[in-house]
Amino acid sequence: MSGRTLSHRPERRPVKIVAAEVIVTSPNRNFVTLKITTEDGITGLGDGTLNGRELSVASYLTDHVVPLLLGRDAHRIEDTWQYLYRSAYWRRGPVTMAAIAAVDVALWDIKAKAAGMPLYQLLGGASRNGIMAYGHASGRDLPELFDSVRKHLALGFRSIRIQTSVPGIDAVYGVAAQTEGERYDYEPAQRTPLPVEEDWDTRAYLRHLPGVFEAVRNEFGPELPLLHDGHHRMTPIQAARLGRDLEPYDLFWLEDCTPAENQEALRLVRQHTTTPLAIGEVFNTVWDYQTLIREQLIDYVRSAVTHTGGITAMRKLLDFAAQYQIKSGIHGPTDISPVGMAAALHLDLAIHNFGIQEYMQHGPLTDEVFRQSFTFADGYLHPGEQPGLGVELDEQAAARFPYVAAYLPVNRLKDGTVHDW
Ligand code: EZ4
Ligand code: CO
Repeated sequence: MSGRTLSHRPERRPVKIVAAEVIVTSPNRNFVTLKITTEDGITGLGDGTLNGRELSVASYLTDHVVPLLLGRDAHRIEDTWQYLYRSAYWRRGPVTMAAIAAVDVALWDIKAKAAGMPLYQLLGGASRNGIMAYGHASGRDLPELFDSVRKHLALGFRSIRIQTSVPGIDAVYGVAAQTEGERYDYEPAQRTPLPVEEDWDTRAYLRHLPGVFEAVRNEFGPELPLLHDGHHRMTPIQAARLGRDLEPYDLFWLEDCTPAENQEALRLVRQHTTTPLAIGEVFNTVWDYQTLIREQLIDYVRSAVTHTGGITAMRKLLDFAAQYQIKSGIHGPTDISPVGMAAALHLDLAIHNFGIQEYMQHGPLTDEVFRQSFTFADGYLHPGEQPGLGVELDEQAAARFPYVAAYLPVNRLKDGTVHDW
């Protein structure tokens, strides 16, 4: 038998990082991108976009992270992650973890390009043929909502999030048509000098929503997976009631039913309803899920790769969740850049406990700045076969769209009290 004999190989020579640049651009909305270059001339991209707080991440990267990267071995991803996480002493938080994510994803992009493989191959290869995606339908009334669902079905979506206006409330989260200007999709951050103020009434919402889902089920039948986002607005007992009231309409998930800080709140919700629960888009480490996962209080992990320290940290979080039959539902609104979306898609394809991927299509200007190789057909996404993430940044195009300040809205009850948005 011929075959190869093991021979001593000299240790691989380190490949130094020679440049790291932070690029802030605002084609349809603001994005923060980190571009890392190695001495071999390989470049990697990472997303550090934090909606409404973009410049904080840009400053954290430029002032405190880039100087630490120069001269490091680009291939030591785990070591660099631990170095950035632990060396700051001040751990966690959305700004820090978005900055670490940008570095981590850029280094995975470099490693996969150096290997000549799409990133999902380095993560263990494909566990499925395509990535089921859900789109965002919304409307101020039922006819507008039904039109939006039909539009998404025509685009190829096979799973759909339902958000609706509520009688008596002027502006509700997730309803695209109520915002001014071009509707490429729902983008809640507005380019105004102060945050826009929306209004809220939980009792009116709880009365209205089950009827909307009944109407949608009657119109579109029992099979279509339907999702809904409560956007942190309910108390535990209100969320428990909504989950129970929605049971006849067989939701794929009810998302962010209560504010995210209190993990114990989900215990109460869970005792009262079998509606599947998803949470975590505002979380930034595995510690935010410790009770939720160990006690099986949720069904889907909603973290974004971009806000949770990148591929390295998300992989560990999702492996932890897998031990409890909890699946992924990676955050994918338009405030995740095409770079962050590509990172999510490679992970989605590779992990075993994939659930669903949120997918809001970016605007045409964004697609000019970020050249992408993913595909979307028959409801399924695929990251493509380009080495690395499969995304290239056109820096000249990016420079045409400088940063524009934008804020997420603030929410108030009828009496003026600030409420969770
Ligand atoms: O409001 O990412 O499930 N998706 C969401 C998003 C969030 C935005 C905030 O920047 O809740 O639309
Ligand atoms: Co959400």
